[in-house]
Amino acid sequence: MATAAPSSPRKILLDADPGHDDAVALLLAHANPRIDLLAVTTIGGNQTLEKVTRNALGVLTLLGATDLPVAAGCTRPLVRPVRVAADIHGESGLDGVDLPSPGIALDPRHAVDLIIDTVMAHAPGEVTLVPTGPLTNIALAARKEPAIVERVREVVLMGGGVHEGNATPVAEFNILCDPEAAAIVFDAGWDVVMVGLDVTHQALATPEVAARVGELDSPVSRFVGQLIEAFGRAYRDVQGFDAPPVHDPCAVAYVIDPAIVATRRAGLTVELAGGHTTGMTVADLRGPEPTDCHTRVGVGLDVERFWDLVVDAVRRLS
Ligand code: PIR
Ligand code: CA
Repeated sequence: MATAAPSSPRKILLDADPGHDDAVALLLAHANPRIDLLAVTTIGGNQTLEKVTRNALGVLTLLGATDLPVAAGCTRPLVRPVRVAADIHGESGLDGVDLPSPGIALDPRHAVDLIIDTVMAHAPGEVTLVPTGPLTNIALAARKEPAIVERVREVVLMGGGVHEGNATPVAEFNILCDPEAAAIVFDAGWDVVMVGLDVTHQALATPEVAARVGELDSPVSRFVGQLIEAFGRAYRDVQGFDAPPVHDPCAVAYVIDPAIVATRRAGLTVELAGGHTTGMTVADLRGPEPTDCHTRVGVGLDVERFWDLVVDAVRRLS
């Protein structure tokens, strides 16, 4: 029986604000053989740009991902003032975990230029952008070099939600930080998959998950154990969760295997003028699923397969 040749790994650029769950996204992207992590860019979000950039370099050093360009991006949103999530991620942006001092140097380019250079250096349809923080860098890249909009394969972002908010009753943090940037990204015309809170609030790092990671007993598994512990404590104290939702690797998991995240085509807009609803993502789920729509929303997660991927990634680095 003929078997189809395995397709080559998906080339991605990860734009992140590490952040406990961003660190797990970096881990999954670096370790999974179905992903070719081309570059990492940072964006102020969970903490200031300076702090999240230091965290990104430290995490990549710990993971042994030392041969890819890392560039720092925007210090603030397009229009609105800086907002950080110190209540959840702490003063450092990665409180409660031990990080090595960075063993890699920052690329001299601005993140916006590294995004453009990476997309333009590859064939059309080759590079997928995976933003897991506020969308400022991605929006500016699309404005600075509109040719990337045609050229990227898709944008798979963690942010937003159809039925849930976390930073406000109806708005998710990444979108609320820079709603104007999110509006640019949703409207650009490229394919966008919004992996939002409806999906990521199912990715709970339960004690069973922590035990599976702990069994691997390696520097990387201890690091992930610390992450889950610290993130869990913050989520319990601040948001009343029994276990922390590990948001950002859900977007990477979708790129690895789209069957892990159930999606539906739907028009997507961002509320920019709301009295109480600024930053809300509005998904048009009325009527039959449209066929001509370039945006999709995540509506479900295969929880077991998701954690299998994360645990497998830790095992590969252990
Ligand atoms: C998580 C985040 C911000 C605030 C809270 N309360 C929790 C970060 C995560 O890194 C993720 O990318 C997204 N923003 C979830 O809202
Ligand atoms: Ca994040």
